[in-house]
Amino acid sequence: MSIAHEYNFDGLIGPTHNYAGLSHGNIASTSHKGAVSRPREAALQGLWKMQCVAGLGVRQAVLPPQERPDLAALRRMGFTGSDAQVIERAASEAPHLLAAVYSASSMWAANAATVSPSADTADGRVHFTVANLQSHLHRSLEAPATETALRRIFRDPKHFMIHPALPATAALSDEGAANHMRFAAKHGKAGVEVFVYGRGGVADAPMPRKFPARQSLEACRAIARLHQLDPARVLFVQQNPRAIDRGVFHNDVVATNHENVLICHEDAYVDTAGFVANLRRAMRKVCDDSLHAFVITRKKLPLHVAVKTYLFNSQLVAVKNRSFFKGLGLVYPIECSRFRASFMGIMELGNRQCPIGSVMVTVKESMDNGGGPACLRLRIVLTQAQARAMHQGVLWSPALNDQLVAWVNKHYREELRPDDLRDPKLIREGRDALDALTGILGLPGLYEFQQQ
Ligand code: SUG
Repeated sequence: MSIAHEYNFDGLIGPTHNYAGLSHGNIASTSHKGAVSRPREAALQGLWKMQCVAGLGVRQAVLPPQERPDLAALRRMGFTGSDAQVIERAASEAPHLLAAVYSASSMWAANAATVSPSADTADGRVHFTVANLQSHLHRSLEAPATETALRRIFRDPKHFMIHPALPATAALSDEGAANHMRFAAKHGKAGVEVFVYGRGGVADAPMPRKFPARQSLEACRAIARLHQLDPARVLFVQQNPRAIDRGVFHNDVVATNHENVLICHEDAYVDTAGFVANLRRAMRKVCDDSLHAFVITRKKLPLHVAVKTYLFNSQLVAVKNRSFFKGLGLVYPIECSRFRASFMGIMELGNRQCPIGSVMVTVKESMDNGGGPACLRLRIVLTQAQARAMHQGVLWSPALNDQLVAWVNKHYREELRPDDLRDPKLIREGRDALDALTGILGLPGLYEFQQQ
């Protein structure tokens, strides 16, 4: 076994963060449609969260935001003329399309890709599959730029294998790591990978009626094959369709995990008790380890409160900063502390063998679009050699944090209203910001506009 560590790659919140109500099935997104957003505040909240997580001793890194508006997408949809004309035409003829190309949704890095560490893959490389996010137009635009960014950061083919997104079709609908959990005795040891799907199992499997099931079983199977996983160490489990209908659009809205620890809601899966038993068995058999499972009942925490407060979208991390706490830390959103049931849920987690402390963070701007602390980060387990081989400019440090805070303060607007999206000045502002960012992160020419 090689020593490996989990890196949390957070999506830097981009300058056009706004509330467009684009995600059917995501209650926070639809209920904040048209609200005034605060991009500067949003990005600073994201940076502050990274600082908190790094302060616990977790390895932290950043993923750059994508260029928005995606003018090329509007041109592909038939809008012509100068950049300003393209924006104006889309604003008058199809404001929903303008909103889609303006979304800063790449901040939710948990949806960027599914990642399998080298301890699980047959060829001993870290495998990534970029998510096609085909269930929503604004999110589907992310895939090509996500692939470009991952290829720039994880360049060395000796260590890393980046698979492009699966064909963007309903049969292969894939939302990345938000529907994937990896369990292992230690990060560097072989583990059990759990793929959570919303549809595509047996023909008579229950289906959600109100909201879409975003992840297909076929996509999960394809990723397990691409990543060369041992079928004996893979589990596929179906999300509870009733939970989807109550706004649980991804698994990470009702479950979180770390190494041999699972925290989930009783209503997370079609058969939660059966899943936990299977996982326990698999852990014992292939990892020679026991699972610590904390299943929170609906009586203690009704599902709608879990969705509203995002307790399960907390980041469960190993705390290395001994002056704080020894054990695991749950980095939870402030919204949990406002509802007694959620707060009690946090307080009652953990036990003597598996102590769990807690740290509160504020990511309200992202939360109001349905993205909690865990949505904002992609976990990537890397050995020391792999960590050395990746691009170093994206690694979090106090100095990088200071630079990014100054960058946000210089380039971001304080507020954005829906009507502001028709302002052509926003195109230039965004490009200036991203141009400066590539200097800070040492990723010159990352964006297409820099190549023109
Ligand atoms: O895909 N919201 C995102 C939130 C993603 C949260 N990610 C995880 N759970 N991992 C989504 O629904 C809203 C954008 C808007 O409405 O403007 C949005 O895309």
